[in-house]
Amino acid sequence: MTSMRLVIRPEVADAVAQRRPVVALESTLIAHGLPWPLNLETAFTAEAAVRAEGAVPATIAVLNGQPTVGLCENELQELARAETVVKASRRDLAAAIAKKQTASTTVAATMTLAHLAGIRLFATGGIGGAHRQTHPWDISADLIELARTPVTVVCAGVKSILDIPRTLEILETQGVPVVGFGTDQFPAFFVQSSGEPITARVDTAGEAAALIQAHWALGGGGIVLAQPVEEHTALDPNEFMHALSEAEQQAMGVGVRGKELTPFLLNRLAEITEGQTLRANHALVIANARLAAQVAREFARL
Ligand code: PSU
Ligand code: MN
Repeated sequence: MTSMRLVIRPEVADAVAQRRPVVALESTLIAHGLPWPLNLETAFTAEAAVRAEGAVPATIAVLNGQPTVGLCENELQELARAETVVKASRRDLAAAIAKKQTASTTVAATMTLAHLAGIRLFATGGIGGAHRQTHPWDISADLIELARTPVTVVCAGVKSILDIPRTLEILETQGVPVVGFGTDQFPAFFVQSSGEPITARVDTAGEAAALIQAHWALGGGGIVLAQPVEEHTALDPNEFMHALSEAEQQAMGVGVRGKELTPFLLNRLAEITEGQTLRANHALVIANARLAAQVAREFARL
């Protein structure tokens, strides 16, 4: 029989035990979301941003079948360079463990493992959601995980490649607070605003921590804490929509679907926009890591 052993690296385990701030980081954006070597640079810079705020970073992945919380530099490097890493969402974790695979974890899978490790704050780029009309049945497991797992996901909204109003309806149905940090409008990843309202606004890390604590005191699950990508790297909404239609056409043309769809679209957009989406993606991941650490610090004080 295979028994699961969750490997929590000592620095992370100590911080969790002593209730010091810890921020989980995901590995799918490293293995599938960004190209080499920007992916490794992003992973390192995100960890450094968490440390600069006085929190401990814990990047999560499955390494040879072992769910691991707190990858070391060599492990990050291997993951970033590897060409055949499985992308594991919640449903894929068991198979990756049983088959002793190395797998990157999506937002859903990272939330699952962070929660098991006692980590409450998690930073990523953008969560998954409901895809647009071209792929109407493709709804990310990230939304379902948010419904049930009490971890706060700091992000730049849902990826602008998605159907955002539909995604927000699903989050509402599932009782997930969608909190705007310094904004009244839900951010849209590469684009600063989706034009859709958020459910509550906070303007400081302390206010965010208080809201999070109240949600969990009520027995709530996940929370989305969203801040817009910084203005000077954001994409113009119209230019972005043009690029997206082109990328979608290509996806339809080659028939990509399932878990390959998000990485395919991100990849195509990077080419179509000549790297503009990559610069935005990098900047927003770092900013989110920093904010998650600030909120983790405030949360640890409560
Ligand atoms: N944030 C990024 N880049 C990414 C992702 C997040 O900046 O590639 C990943 C996350 O792991 C998220 C996944 O869970 O994209 C969504 O994939 P899907 O749409 O197949 O659920
Ligand atoms: Mn999907």
